Amino acid sequence: MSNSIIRVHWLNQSRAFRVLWLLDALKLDFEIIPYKRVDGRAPDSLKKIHPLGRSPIVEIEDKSTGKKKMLIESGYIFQYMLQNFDHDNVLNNTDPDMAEKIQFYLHFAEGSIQPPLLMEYIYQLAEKSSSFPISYFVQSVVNKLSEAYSRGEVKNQFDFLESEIVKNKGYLVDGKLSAADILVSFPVEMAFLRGFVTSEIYPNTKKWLDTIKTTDSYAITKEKVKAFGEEM
Ligand SMILES: N[C@@H](CCC(=O)N[C@@H](CS)C(=O)NCC(=O)O)C(=O)O
Repeated sequence: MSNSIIRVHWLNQSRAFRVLWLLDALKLDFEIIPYKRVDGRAPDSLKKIHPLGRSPIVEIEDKSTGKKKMLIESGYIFQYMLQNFDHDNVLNNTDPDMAEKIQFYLHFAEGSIQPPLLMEYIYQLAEKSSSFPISYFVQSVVNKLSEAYSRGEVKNQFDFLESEIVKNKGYLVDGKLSAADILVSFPVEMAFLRGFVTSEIYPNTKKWLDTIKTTDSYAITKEKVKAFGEEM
């Protein structure tokens, strides 16, 4: 696959950061094509790359034929990169059971932990965007909705992560950094930042997040996005 050019269509303030981090951790050469949010959303130009207009999008160009492939969905992008570019198992695992566990987390990130966190975020926005006396009603509706599903589900997901991190010696899989940690870091980081979970209740999850962010690859990626004006 060294016959490929890799381009990442990266949107500022987005989960695309973790794809850059994955590629830096694999020490791959790649180009970043930056996009800036407009009123919080992706610009229309991203729709020209893929009709869904979401980031990340990874473009793989075959140097000899010029044929291009567009990869979307973070979990799928990670799976593709592990299969095609991680020949030394830097972020994968040689033990098939451990490799399966990594695959599980590639689905877990967007399929399980992200949905209740997104619901909580929408409720938070609704609360913040209304003023008294409407805010009083909004708060009580939002509280009921959150109580009925997402608040408990966030707790369920984070209780699971906390116990897995303890069981797996400070990481998600096999006591060392893998693609699973990089992918799951995004929803977890957002949850801490937005106050949906705290380090008092999830000390091992917070420690895990802080630890994986001390890697050289994280620092390299952070410098790259800084050059595009990203504040982190
Ligand atoms: N499930 C997709 C979600 C992609 C996604 O929603 N990306 C956000 C950035 S965090 C986006 O492009 N948002 C722009 C918009 O909604 O207009 C993935 O994991 O890649």
